[in-house]
Amino acid sequence: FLSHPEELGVVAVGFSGGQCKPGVDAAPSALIESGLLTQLREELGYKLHGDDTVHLYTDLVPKDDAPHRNMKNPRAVSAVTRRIADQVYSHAKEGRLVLTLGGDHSIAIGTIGGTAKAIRERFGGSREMAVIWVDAHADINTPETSDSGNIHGMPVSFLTGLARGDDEDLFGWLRADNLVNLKKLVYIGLRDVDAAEKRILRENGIKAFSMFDIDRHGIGRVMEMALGHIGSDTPIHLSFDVDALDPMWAPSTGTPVRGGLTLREGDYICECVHETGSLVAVDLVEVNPSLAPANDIGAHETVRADPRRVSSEAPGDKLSTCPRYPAAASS
Ligand code: Z70
Ligand code: MN
Ligand code: MN
Ligand code: MN
Repeated sequence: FLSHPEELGVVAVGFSGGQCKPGVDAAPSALIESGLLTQLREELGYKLHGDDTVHLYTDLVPKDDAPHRNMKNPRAVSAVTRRIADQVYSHAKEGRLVLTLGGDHSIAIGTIGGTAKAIRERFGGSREMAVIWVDAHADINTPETSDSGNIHGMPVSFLTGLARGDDEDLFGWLRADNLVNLKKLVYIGLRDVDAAEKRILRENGIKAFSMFDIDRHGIGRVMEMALGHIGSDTPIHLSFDVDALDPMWAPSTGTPVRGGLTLREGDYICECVHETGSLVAVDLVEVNPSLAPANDIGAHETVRADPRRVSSEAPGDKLSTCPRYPAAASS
C-alpha cells in the first residue's frame, strides 16, 4: 500500500495534554537524541521526510480550556490532534510509511484520523484500514464512562465513532473519513481495562488479545489470529503504547502495569506486522523519560532501565491534582 516504501514521514509530537504527568512531551527529543532517526536513515536505509523539529503545538493550546463532558484539556487535545491529522495525512497521501513519536496516546486521534482519511482517498472506501492497538490499556472510554477524564484513555472511542465530538473545536472536526471500523480493530497486550471498557469491548464484539491469551496461545499464534482477523490485503496502522511492555523492559512510562509483554514479544509483534507488507503507519507513544532513573539514560535506552528505580512520585490522576496543561505556560 506504500508507493514509496523506502520513504518515511516522521512526525515528532511533544504533547502531554491527554494525561496529567509531565515529561511524556520530552520523549521525541530523547528518542531522536538517542539516535533513532540516524539508525532509521543509516542502518535501515530510509529516506526521511518531515521537518526536523519536535512539535510542541503551544500556539494551539487555548488560554481557557475548562473540562467539557468530563474531559481534561479538551480544546488543547482537539486542536493538537487536528493538526497532527493534517501532518500524518500529508505523508500518508504521498504513499510514505508514517512514523509518529509521541507524546501521550491521545495523539492517536490525529495519527489514525490522518491515515484513515489518506487510505480512503488513495484506495477508495472499500479498502478499510485496520488498527492494531498494542497496549496494557484499551483506551476506549467515552467521555461519559471515563473515571479519570484523561483523554489518552479515550482515543479509540472517538476514532470508532463510539464517542462523538460536538463543536468543531471539541473533536467535531472528526469526519466519517477519519474513522475506523470496529471490526478492523485488534488489541494486543491488554491487562488493565476499566469495567465500562470491558462492557464496550463485549457489546461491540471487538477483537482483543489480552495477556491471558498470550499466555495461553503464545505470541506466535496470537499474531496469526490477529492478522487473520484483519484479513490480508488490508492496510495496517500499528499504534504501540510502550506500557504494553512489562515495566521490566519499559519502566519510563506514566502508567506501568506489571505482567506485560517481554521485549521479544513486543519486537515480534512489530516484526510480524511489518512482514505482512501492509503496514502504513506506526505510533510510538507514552515514553516518559522523566520517569526513568535520574541519570543520563535516554528514552532509547528505556528498555534497559532498572525497574526498581521507577519514580512513584508522579502526580495522581484526580481532576483536582491534575496541573493545567501545559504546566510551564500557566505560570
Ligand atoms: C484508564 C483511564 C491509560 C495509558 C493509562 C487508564 C488509561 N483506563 N492509558 N495509561 N497509557 O484513565 O481511562
Ligand atoms: Mn520511491
Ligand atoms: Mn495507550
Ligand atoms: Mn497504556
